[in-house]
Amino acid sequence: MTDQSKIIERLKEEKTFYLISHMLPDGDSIGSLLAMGEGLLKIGKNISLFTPGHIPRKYNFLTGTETVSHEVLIVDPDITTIVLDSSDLDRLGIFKEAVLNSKQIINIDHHVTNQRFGTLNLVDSSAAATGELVYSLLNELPVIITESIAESLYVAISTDTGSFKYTNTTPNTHRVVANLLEFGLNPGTLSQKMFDEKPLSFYILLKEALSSLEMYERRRVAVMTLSKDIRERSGATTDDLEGIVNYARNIEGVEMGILFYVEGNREVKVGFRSKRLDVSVLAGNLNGGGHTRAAGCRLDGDLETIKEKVIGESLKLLKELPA
Ligand SMILES: [Mn+2]
Repeated sequence: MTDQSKIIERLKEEKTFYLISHMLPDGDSIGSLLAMGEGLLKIGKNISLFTPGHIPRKYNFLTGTETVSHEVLIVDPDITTIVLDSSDLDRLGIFKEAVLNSKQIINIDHHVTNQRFGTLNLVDSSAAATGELVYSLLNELPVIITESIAESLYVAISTDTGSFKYTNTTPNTHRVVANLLEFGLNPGTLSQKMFDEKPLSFYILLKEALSSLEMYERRRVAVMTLSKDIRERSGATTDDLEGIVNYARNIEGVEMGILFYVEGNREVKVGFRSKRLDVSVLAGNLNGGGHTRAAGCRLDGDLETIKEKVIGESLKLLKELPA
């Protein structure tokens, strides 16, 4: 019996579930959480939804966001916990301990770096988004998919594929999305909300990031740096950071874009985006993780030392490509 069939059995048998997705919620983690939650609710299950940290404003229109709790409540270890879109338990932040105590953990994820921490694991790195895996599970349950479930899954899949542009987009991604569109979704309106509209604070950060641009190794590596000061002055949130590093990667001739972002006292966040290189390995070597073309890490120390080290490692990785 595959883990997928065991998961279906458990979802049918149990009455109550906790569902949780990772910190710094993104479209896939929220969409998968809400779709799975609503699906289980529709077949009479009791569910509680959690995310560590607030849900970015732009996802508030999705059905059920107001029911997601960000606090660790009294947790019953006998209740099966479903973890979505999280490569490891550290990404669950303040919920890590509670999840560790859970006797049954169902791990549903598509990160290559997933640590298979579940009692049951549905980990498939060929899926473009966790939303694709949730869709396949819901289809094996007696769940009737509603427009709001379809909308949450559409948001999950369209955001993790960068609007069906990233290399993780497969024929199956399009098949799943074609089925979701049958529920009357409006892809134009959704993509306006997901991709086009951004708060002014984003543009203030972008302006600063672009003016910090440095090029390395015959303009094949583009580096941007943001200070803590600009974040505070612009009123930007971590949501606004999403996507800024893409501007570095997208420069013609650049193989890798790197964003250094000073988070706190001696804490620096680094985002990597690439066209052909596997940056998940690079981030992994620096105690981070992520996807082949989009990864990141957090490092402690002063900015200049960290930059020197990270850029050095990046240039080593670049040697894998023909010059
Ligand atoms: Mn994902």
